[in-house]
Amino acid sequence: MRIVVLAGGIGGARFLRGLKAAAPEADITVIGNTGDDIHLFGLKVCPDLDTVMYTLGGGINEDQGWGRAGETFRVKEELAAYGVGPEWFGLGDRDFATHIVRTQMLGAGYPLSAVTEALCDRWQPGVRLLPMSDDRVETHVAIEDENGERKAVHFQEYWVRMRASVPAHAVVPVGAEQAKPAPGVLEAVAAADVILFPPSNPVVSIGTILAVPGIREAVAQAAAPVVGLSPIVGDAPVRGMADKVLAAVGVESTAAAVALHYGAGLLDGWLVDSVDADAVDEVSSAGIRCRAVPLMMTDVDATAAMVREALALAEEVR
Ligand code: GDP
Ligand code: FO1
Ligand code: CA
Repeated sequence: MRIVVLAGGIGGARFLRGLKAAAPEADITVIGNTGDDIHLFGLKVCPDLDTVMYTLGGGINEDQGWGRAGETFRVKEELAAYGVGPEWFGLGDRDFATHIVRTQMLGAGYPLSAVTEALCDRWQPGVRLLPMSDDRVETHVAIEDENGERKAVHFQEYWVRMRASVPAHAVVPVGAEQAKPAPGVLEAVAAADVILFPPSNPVVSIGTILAVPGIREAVAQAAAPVVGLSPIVGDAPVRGMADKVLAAVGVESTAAAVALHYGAGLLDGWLVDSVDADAVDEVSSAGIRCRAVPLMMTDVDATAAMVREALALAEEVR
């Protein structure tokens, strides 16, 4: 079975671990979000691709959900001693090596998709990990500064430095309009037997991937059923501040509102958590087959059970 997954960072990566357990024989292609990417110290950092690669490759810091296990911060400390920041972004020594290799290869002319493949040669994530695009796309968030003036900040500055503590007025995937899907992306979507939206952030993870011209259309027109899982449980994100960016696009933080935001043009099926069973009727009336099941990725077994529910729903709507 060929399964295509559109993935952000932590939510996507943990879901993929359950998918590999539930469908060990499946041929899995992951289309990863690169809108979170940031250039720091002259290096290109791809948080969501790395989170997927490290999680599936056994190198992730499990407690944090991002970055490397057993990390140290000598380089960051030395940079700080020179007064070179940003101090708010925690790049560790082990992680630095990944960004050095990536930046070196990009500088030599390799596209990000080829660089990602080379990095995955080491990590063997057991999936084909494709960036959504080889072109630069950078998510910016429009906020108001201390003087009430509108300004745009990089997504990482909004998320990590500001912890989404001020309202987001808009979320803009800068460069998306000119970006092309990376090689293999549209082909994988067209050839898929099932397309899954893990419980990733609907705005800054899956929304950004869908903003690359051609990807939304390919998913909507794919022969395969498209099934998503809600990242919102009990009217709040399970983790992180997705509610802030959902508000920016005028979507309530409920499992039903997120399903309707994707819409029946994109989704064939949608899973909500058992605590949101009330949402099933509303989602179903919009033409999206919906079921309430436990959606907490507490461990691989629980996640694999969620995946099996998603695959069963896909069979029903096929
Ligand atoms: P990020 O790029 O690291 O922010 O990760 P993703 O975009 O892939 O996923 C983030 C989303 O995962 C958040 O909005 C969380 O609410 C959601 N999430 C995290 N853990 C769980 C879980 O156990 N169950 C569900 N349903 N959602 C989760
Ligand atoms: N998230 C944080 O909350 N604080 C950090 O210092 C931080 C550093 C970091 C370094 C490398 C990397 O791949 C990811 C990192 N993240 C960090 C997570 C990352 O910024 C995620 O993109 C966002 O948390 C949301 O997607
Ligand atoms: Ca992300």
